[in-house]
Amino acid sequence: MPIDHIRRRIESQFDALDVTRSGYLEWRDWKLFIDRLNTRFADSGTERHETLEKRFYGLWEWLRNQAEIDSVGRISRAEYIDLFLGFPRDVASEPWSRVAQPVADAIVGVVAENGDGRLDEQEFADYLTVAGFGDVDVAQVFRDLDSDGDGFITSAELGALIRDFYLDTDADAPVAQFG
Ligand SMILES: [Ca+2]
Ligand SMILES: [Ca+2]
Repeated sequence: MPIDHIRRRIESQFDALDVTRSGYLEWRDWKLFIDRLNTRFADSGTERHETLEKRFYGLWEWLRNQAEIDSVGRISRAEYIDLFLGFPRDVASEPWSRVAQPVADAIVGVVAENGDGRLDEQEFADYLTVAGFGDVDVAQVFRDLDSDGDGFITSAELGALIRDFYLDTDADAPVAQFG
């Protein structure tokens, strides 16, 4: 079943985010993710730090509103998987306008060293490690993404990768490595 590739990626993503290994995504997990990003990319007191917190707090609010959050404010593994498996194929529709490109913009805005709006291979590798995808063959994914071969990937290219992450059923696609 082609959908299995997508499911595995979403499962991997959940497991990377569920730092406390509770089987639920809670604020505490998300805060630890933000802390990891801050530690690697944004010293406290800097504008980048502020931007990072604002954007990733916003993402948590979005997740809370989308997924069926129980009374103690946590998302189960099944709820998380159902949420993303249920995304429409039409990438022009909600909720895509809230997820793929805004997330890519947030990542690039925080990770790109000099705020030039694009990532080199090292920055891309650093982000994947922090996000729990350290096992991916970064060089290969980066080559596939960097279609014009200038050594950088743009926010738009990263947005496309994020959409493919949830939609691409091709076992040979670059994003197939994430499962
Ligand atoms: Ca947890
Ligand atoms: Ca490029």
